[in-house]
Amino acid sequence: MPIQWFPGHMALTRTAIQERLQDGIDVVIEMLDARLPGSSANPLLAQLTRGKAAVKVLNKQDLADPLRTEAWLAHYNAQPSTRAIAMDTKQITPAKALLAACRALAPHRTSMVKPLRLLICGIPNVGKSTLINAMVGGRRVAKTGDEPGITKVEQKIVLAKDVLLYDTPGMLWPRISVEQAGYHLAASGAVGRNALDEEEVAVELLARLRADYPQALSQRYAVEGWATMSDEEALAAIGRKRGAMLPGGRVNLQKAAEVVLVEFRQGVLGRVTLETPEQFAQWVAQAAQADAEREARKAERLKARAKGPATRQEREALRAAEEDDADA
Ligand SMILES: Nc1nc2c(ncn2[C@@H]2O[C@H](COP(=O)(O)OP(=O)(O)OP(=O)(O)O)[C@@H](O)[C@H]2O)c(=O)[nH]1
Ligand SMILES: [Mg+2]
Repeated sequence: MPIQWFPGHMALTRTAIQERLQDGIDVVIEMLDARLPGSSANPLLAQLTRGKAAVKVLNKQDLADPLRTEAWLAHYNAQPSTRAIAMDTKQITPAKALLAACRALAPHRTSMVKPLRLLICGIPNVGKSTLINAMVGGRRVAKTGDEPGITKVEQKIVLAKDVLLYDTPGMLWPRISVEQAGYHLAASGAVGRNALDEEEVAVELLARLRADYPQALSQRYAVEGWATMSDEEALAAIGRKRGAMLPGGRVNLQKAAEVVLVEFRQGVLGRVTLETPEQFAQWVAQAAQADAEREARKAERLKARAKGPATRQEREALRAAEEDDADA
């Protein structure tokens, strides 16, 4: 099941960001999650922010694999007119350094009459409001919390007499075409609980961690026979180990999934990053190909319908193909 979460307030945020950018913003700060820097980058934002000075912040670097963070910084910094930095927004000094970097990008905006205008955007729960609080030296000017959707409407904050900052609600995009990106976003805590199947997300997360960080997992869960299990069996084994049982001796897989997700989100499994720039590029290419194939099938169907299906079998085959594509 692909993951989608685009509630009404996100559609409103998209419009608000668009309008704000037209009104005049000097620097756009896009916050990414350093554990999923490809999956957390909004593919629609590039169009919205075209021509603006932009800084990508790879946040929560304290939870991410330092070697992979370096690779992602190099990847983004090699793109035209993009600057990327890694941060841990619980620390105040780097946040102040970021503010200085933004000032340098718009050197003409230095007065109360012409203040520097910054817009912070990014996926839900990535740390936008926490960054703002760090930028003002640790005061709580913006509300934060460990769940997606804390900030519900755009908030204007006067950072200093010559700096205005706009905090925006976390935003995803209407169709997440890279399936892995959906799972990574869900694992990171960017997707509302009601919009995901935690068991499925935990199984996908285990698959990735078993491929890239097997030692971290076996150290944490010490499951016997780990290497030969399927990902579903591995989740059940973790549940059994943690005493997540149902009456009758069955494993409570929902509980097991919550354990894995919470421990990943809190960094208990160690510093891990779910994707490299190369892996992500490959997934994007695969998703684009799947989209192109679906479009081609749709065109074929339209042609067949225009001709009019001759037999009952043809009509049924056409309907089945339509249903398959609708599910995809
Ligand atoms: N480990 C770690 N946690 C962080 C960091 N930055 C923020 N957090 C935590 O992430 C959670 C979300 O932070 P917020 O600042 O509310 O996130 P937001 O992007 O404003 O979220 P929405 O308003 O829901 O879109 C909070 O529990 C923060 O304490 C970081 O750099 N490292
Ligand atoms: Mg917020």
